[in-house]
Amino acid sequence: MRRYNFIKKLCTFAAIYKTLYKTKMATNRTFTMIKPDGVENGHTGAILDKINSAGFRIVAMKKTQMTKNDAETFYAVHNERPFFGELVAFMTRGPIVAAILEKENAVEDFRTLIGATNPADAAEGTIRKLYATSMGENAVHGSDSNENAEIEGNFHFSGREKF
Ligand code: RTP
Ligand code: MG
Repeated sequence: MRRYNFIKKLCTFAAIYKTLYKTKMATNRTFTMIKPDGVENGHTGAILDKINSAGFRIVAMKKTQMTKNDAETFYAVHNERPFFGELVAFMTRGPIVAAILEKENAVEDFRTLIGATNPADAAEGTIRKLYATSMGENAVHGSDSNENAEIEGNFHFSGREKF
């Protein structure tokens, strides 16, 4: 009986540890894509260098091309917006580089690193200020919440592609 209680306690402890560990990991990750314009214009290396220099660790990364269905699903939150068709056409017109990044306060710090959606409003030195050409063609994507970071990372990567 004592042995059974000990195993039960051990299982409870393991479950709590697993939950805490997962929560910690989720809050430290974000998801990004170097968008088709960034890749086409030859900025992949420079953008990855900015990401590395800012202290992000690459958990997963690949060059791929989104299908129409991928882009419509990924940006579904914008499907009522007037720019949706243009956004889907843009995001599918060429390859992207998708990556999961890890760092303390990853989501917020990455949004700071990329700058405002419209490069005209982006702060000096940000990725969008340096490499975006317009509001629509703005070089990079960055998740806007921990929850979306996890959904978006899982959209592009399986468990065995994350390290
Ligand atoms: P993202 O999701 O790609 O990181 O961009 P974001 O949060 O800064 O901006 P969001 O409002 O989520 O918009 C998603 C993407 O849609 C395109 N867009 N075009 N022409 C326009 O008025 C317009 N507005 C947004 C951009 O590619 C934007 O990044
Ligand atoms: Mg967004």
